Amino acid sequence: LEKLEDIQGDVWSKGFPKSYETYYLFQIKRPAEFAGCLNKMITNKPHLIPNLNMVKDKRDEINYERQLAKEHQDKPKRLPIANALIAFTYKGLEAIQSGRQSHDDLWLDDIKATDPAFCRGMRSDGPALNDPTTKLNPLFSDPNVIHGLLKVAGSSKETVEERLKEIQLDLQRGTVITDVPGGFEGRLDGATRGGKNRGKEHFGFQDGISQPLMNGLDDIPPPDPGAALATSTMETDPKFLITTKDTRSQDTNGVTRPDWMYQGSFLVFRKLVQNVKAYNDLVQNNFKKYGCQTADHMGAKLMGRWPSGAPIALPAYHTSDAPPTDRCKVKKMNSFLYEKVDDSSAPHGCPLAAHIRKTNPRRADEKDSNSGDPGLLFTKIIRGGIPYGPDYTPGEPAGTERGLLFACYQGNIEDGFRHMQMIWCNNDSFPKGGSGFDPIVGQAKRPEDLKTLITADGTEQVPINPPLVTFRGGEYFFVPSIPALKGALTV
Ligand code: N7H
Repeated sequence: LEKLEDIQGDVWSKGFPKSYETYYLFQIKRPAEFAGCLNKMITNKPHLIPNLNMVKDKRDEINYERQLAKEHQDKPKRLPIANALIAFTYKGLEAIQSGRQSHDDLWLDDIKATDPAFCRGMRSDGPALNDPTTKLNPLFSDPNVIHGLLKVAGSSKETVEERLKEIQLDLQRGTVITDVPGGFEGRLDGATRGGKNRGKEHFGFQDGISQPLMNGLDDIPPPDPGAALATSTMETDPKFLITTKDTRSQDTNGVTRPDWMYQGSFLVFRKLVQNVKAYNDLVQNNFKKYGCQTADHMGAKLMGRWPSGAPIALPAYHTSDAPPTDRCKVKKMNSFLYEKVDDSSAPHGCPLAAHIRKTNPRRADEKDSNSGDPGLLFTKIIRGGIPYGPDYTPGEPAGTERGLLFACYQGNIEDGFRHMQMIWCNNDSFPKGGSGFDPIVGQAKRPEDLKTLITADGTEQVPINPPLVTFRGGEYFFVPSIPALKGALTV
């Protein structure tokens, strides 16, 4: 990566602990004035939309506080922190262009050639993704009106509100920008779960364990000595995550984006409802039938990790005898390849269609683009989502809803999210015929086809009916570099 200070910090969202987050969707009403407001804000108040270096410094500060507290056997001081990111839809870029004096400057035609899904928008991309079209969140009912997104995360609801308000004020909410109609102030709010559920998503699994590591930015840990056959596979070339000059594109085999798009990233946002009752019923009523020892064991087969986060692929965690609960130990156990661990002797190993295996097949040959699915080489995303809604309680009022505000960053949507969702999760023949769909996020054209295989003999598939996760609307955004926000887009 060339200059960390050029990249919006939230792209490295894993470096930034958050308890609360809001996604505020807006429309640009007065494009010429918007450019002026945004330019002024980014130039005069760089801390409002921090760059990656600033986020990294903040992370070091937090770690230092934690270390100090540990040495003094104290509770760590909770630093009030907030982080914000601004991103645009293709319609938003068109609106910005309409306010500029020279209409040729942004070269939107170049983007059209290389990033077709971004230009189409997620709603038009729905049929390719098998997205349902009913019960969409009203914010996404008319995709033409969404121009931009402010994603604000922080240590508390208060710090997030404060940061959002300040940015809204600088961008003149109400006149220069307006809320996207259809929901409470144009926004969706999420929060990490409390108490013993902290860090866990609504099905009860530890989340945020596996992320690509970028050289020069992340500490690349040595392979965990506890896992004898482990090999680190998470080290990722930043070009798959950030739009560097050599970010490839599947469609054109070479990207011709305008210069202002470099050092940016594409943000895929999806509101995903989780049906916790359906998940509990599925594992509790069926674990024996599919040869599992406990309901948690069946859950681990569907997910690829135990609720604690321990990967079921590693022989020590194949069965429910010893799933570890020590989170630190689990975190270190992220370096393994499915080929190197002995899971050929399933029924104990990790099913080919388990969620974390579908979405990251961890193959030794992933450096060789000629073998297997080419996506093994380039299909990488940084995940930065957050749960929303209350914890599930049996007998709760009908219509109570919870799920994940899913967000991920990548250098190319076709290569990243789209390849993962369409070619892997929604495909019962990946990695080989009969593997089944991803049981957590797979989407079939016909709901009755959504099935997955968790037993080794390959005979009986598990029907995932009703689906465990349902799409309720989303959008594709582009996250420009800081120089683009101060220059090409606003001057
Ligand atoms: Fe997934 N879950 O909580 O059930 N995911 N995910 N995801 N996901 C992962 O490794 C979950 C979704 C990926 O490198 C874990 O951090 C839920 C979509 C990838 O080994 C858990 C939803 C897509 C990984 C979940 C959801 C992905 C991953 C294990 C929706 C992309 C890393 C914890 C409501 C299309 C895999 C961890 C690796 C891990 C859950 C959505 C992708 C527990 C509930 C839509 C790449």
